Amino acid sequence: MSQFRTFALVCALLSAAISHAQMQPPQLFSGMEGYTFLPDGTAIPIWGYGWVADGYITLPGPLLEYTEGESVQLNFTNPSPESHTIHLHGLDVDQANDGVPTTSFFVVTGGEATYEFEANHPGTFLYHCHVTTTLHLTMGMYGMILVNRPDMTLFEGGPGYSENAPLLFSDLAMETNLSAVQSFPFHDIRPDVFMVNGVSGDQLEQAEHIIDFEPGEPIALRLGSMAYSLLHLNFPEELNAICYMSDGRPVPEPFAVTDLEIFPGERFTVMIEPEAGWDGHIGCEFWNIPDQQLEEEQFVHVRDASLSVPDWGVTAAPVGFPNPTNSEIRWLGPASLSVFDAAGNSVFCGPLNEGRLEVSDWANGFYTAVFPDGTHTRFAVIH
Ligand SMILES: [Cu+2]
Repeated sequence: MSQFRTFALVCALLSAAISHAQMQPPQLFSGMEGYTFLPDGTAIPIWGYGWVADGYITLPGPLLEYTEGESVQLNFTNPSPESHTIHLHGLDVDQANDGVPTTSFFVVTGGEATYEFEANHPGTFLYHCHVTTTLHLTMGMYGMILVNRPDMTLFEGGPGYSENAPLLFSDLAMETNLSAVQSFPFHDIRPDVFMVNGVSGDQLEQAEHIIDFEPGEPIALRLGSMAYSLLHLNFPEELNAICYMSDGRPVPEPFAVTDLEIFPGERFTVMIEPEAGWDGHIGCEFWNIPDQQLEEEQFVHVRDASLSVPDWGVTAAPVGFPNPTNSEIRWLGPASLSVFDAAGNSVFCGPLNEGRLEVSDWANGFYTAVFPDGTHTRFAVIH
């Protein structure tokens, strides 16, 4: 299932023990020392949000899900060297809680805040930092918010769905991320990396980014754009795509959709109910707005679940350290393992040398370590 699981890494926070359990109440933090990896292994610096309990930031930030009618308290702490905020994009919040620094407040280095609002409207929303916005956005400080109804209908009197599939479109300009020193006007940002849920190209073919459907069970595509580009989506007819919501509200008349434009900051909710046995892609074209030029197309894989290959599906694995690493990674416990690269190719299989695996000549990127008991974990190599 496509989800926000692209790991970006905060160096030094990860050692022998990582708890993926979330503390109560969960708290977001902002970090400025993360990385994301391009399909070719290139490491790109990012800033972003993550759960305090996880200890690392992700691109995009964590998916925030609330229930209609909930009184939300979004706790935020900022240990990073610059001020940040959380702007609740599209939600009807009061001025004090909307995260625009000039009309509410900054969260300075070492500061904490709680954003409060009533989740009165079900729908698809976004959040992002509103400090020096063009720079902090292209660095990765954004995520998606869903307000769900407990009965799994899109809105009161609306259609039911079996699951959400969030698709957050974004882009970044490599030059800016590699040297994040100044902000540019919106129209001067020239993105050259184009992402769906923080990944691109072959990375979208990893199992976690594929939308597996059960015939007869509609899926709610939660579409939101944090890109500087104009998105032009192409839905094959076999998906039976119908647009029900725009910008967090029902559209007056739902309409069948085969192509859809999404401007920066816009959100749509599109229901798909693909034909049994279908296996194909949603085309996601990224157009440069000032030049009106097609930059790149990404493809989101949608497939009948019966065609999917079994997932390893187990996560209680030993944690390796250091992670990320540039020389060796060490596990306490397992005597042997198999390692696969991000494309699923086997790159190692055999015994560990006193718990150690030498990776100094491995390419940059994420790797999956699978242990004899079937558990698996991920680690990153970065030089
Ligand atoms: Cu920021």
